[in-house]
Amino acid sequence: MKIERVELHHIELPLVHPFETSFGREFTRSCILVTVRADGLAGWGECTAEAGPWYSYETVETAWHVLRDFLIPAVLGQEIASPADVVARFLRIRGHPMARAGLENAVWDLQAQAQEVPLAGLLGGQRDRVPVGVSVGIEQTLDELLDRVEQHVGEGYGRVKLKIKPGWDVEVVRAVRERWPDLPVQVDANSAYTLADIAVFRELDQFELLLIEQPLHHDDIVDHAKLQSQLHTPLCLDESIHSPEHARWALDIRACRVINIKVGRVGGLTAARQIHDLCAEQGVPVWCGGMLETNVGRAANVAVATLANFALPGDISASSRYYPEGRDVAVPNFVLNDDSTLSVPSGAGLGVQIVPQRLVAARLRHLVQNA
Ligand code: NPQ
Ligand code: MG
Repeated sequence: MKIERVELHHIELPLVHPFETSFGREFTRSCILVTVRADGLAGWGECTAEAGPWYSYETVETAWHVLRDFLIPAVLGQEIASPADVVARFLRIRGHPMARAGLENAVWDLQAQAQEVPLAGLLGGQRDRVPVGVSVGIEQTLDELLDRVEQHVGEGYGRVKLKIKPGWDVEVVRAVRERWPDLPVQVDANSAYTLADIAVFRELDQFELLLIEQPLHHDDIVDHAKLQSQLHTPLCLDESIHSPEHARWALDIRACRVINIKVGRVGGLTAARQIHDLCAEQGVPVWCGGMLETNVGRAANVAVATLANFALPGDISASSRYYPEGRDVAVPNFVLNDDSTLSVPSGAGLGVQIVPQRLVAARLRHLVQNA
């Protein structure tokens, strides 16, 4: 495929409900959609970098710069046989995994369309449904939190993830566990604690949690290994794993027993599958994390979650979890099945279609680069 054109679309969408984590409260979501055109086809990818460097150092601005000045020039006008070609051309670029993933994933969509197969099939996935859960943010009061959990359990979500931070942790989990004694529950701290908070984690150890996600520093594996050795509950790493190398290092020192794979955070679908395979070899389960993606990134997440070792429900919730009806830039929406799964599209490529009017309505900036 000769890459004839690459486009960047900086978009912003309102959230249906503010989403608060230990690193802040968000009312909207910004990201960059990448379009790659070749042989009359258009492949789409989502760069999950946020408006600000709160979750990771990457932002919409750093990604726009790296895509425009380094990644697009590396593929524009070039003959690209497969996504592996793209990965090879990006080897010189250090870091910026979310920017790299946006372009690589668009080429995955392009190739799957060219071969007229669903992306899940091209990745080697078998499932036609993927198990999902929901991530519930921090609320003003415990009652509001319990109402949110009640609502999501009522919608059919079979696994709940609770965001925690110092002062909003043990009592929140105790209240949810008392109300739902058998509900699969996990917590995510987004790096809000240190080893000095060991007492909090010893308390959380009593609540039969599926896992505790990223309790310590966003770049750490060493302290996580120390903490894991003192807890029954599996630790799960998110922010700390930016590449297959990071995953291997973390497993080598037993820093975690589960890994949250976010396609953008690890640099694209190729790296996501490599981490999946590495963990499968070592009997370590993975699950698909979420970055509040639009239906473009959500479709890629659903596709990768069809791989066998995605053994735990993902944060790939229904489209309605995040965006108002009629605002997401691609259709159809992903709707929750009554067994807390999402159906895997059967169409070629991602299996969703961009709605040009909605894209233009959400778009703040548009870049077109022709070969
Ligand atoms: C996590 N995702 O697992 C991240 C946190 C996150 C679903 O919890 C805008 C607003 C973008 C909030 C990206 C979930 C965000 C965001 C990620 C939260 O750590
Ligand atoms: Mg997380």
